[in-house]
Amino acid sequence: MAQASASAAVSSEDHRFMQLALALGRRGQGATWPNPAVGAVVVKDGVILGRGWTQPGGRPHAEPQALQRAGEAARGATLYVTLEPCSHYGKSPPCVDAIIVSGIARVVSAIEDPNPQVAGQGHVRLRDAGITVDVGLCRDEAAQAHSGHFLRVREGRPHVTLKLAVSADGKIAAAGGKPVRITGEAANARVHLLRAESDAILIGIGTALADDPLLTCRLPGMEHRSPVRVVLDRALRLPGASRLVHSARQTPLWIIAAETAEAAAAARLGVAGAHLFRLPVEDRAAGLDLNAVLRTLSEQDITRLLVEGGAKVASSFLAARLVDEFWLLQGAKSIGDDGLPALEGQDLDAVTASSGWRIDATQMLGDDRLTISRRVESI
Ligand code: AOF
Ligand code: ZN
Repeated sequence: MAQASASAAVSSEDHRFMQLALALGRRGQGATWPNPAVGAVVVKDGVILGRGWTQPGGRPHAEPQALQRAGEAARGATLYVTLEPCSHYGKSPPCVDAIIVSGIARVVSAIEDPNPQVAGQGHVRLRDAGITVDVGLCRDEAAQAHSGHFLRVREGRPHVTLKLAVSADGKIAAAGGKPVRITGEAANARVHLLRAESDAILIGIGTALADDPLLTCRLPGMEHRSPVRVVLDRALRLPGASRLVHSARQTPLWIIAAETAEAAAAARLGVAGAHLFRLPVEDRAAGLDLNAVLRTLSEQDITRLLVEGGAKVASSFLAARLVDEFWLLQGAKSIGDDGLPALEGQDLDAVTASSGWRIDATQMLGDDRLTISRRVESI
């Protein structure tokens, strides 16, 4: 489908280099927000002259990185890029200017940038300068890679990935919510990589109290890639002695509370280094409005959000149809009938088996099975 919408002028070699650009772009995922993680490759006569990807914090952009490495050799070459090159003066000068000056003869671009400051103008300016431009190669993969950016621009919310680790019998904890080790080393490492690929990670106060988690990425050498930690804590119950609050000065901790939450608790958490957001709630007992939560995170430049539980938060996000991607890790051991079900008021199998979802990948990680599903509407 992606190839069909691209110009007839693209070849299998083009496809190979676009796949490389997509792989390079993925390196930046979780580190480039508010910008998308773009990849770029400069190629002449089948030889790679330069590779680039969006740098941490979103600058420099991918294309100038690849062009700089190619240097003078870029003259007459082809540039593969996973997103339309920018045409506006933002925090970086326009990439199209750098491309035109470099002497690139052809640009193969995966997809238009919906940012209203670009929105097709990048491709137009390249064509106006006499450069051949082919748009649409690997469009679906690029749309998925840049989904956080697209949703932020179009809907004012981040891309949401829900991760659940369940026992063979679909439970997430023992009786009374007591934490149990469900997955093994390989699955845990993959989850830490997923954390690194996310801008922010979110849990509910129930999980924060039950597990006292840290929510950082602890893969060796990738500790600096920890996401912003977000806790939904309507009544500000998060204890000052929790590991989350203790580490708030090393790794950002954002707490989203009701505006009615106690001022003294807010002051205490603020002094400890947490950043507070207060949202209106209908009444004191009502939960936080998840649409408002996502809007708040989007306004803070978050493009890729990982939701790590527990049962209440996972169920609420699913019920509100706010999950784009669902990572289900299923362990080999059972917990038993008195264990805590993964979802409240919903059947786990029914969720992903429903027509609204498409299974994208399954993989064994040690003894644990990972199933990645996508919401069809989000694709
Ligand atoms: C590109 N290449 O690698 C990325 C792009 O404020 P600025 O100047 O950094 O521009 C941000 C916008 O640029 C961002 O919203 C998105 O539209 C685009 N990102 N464009 O040509 C890149 N990351
Ligand atoms: Zn740019």
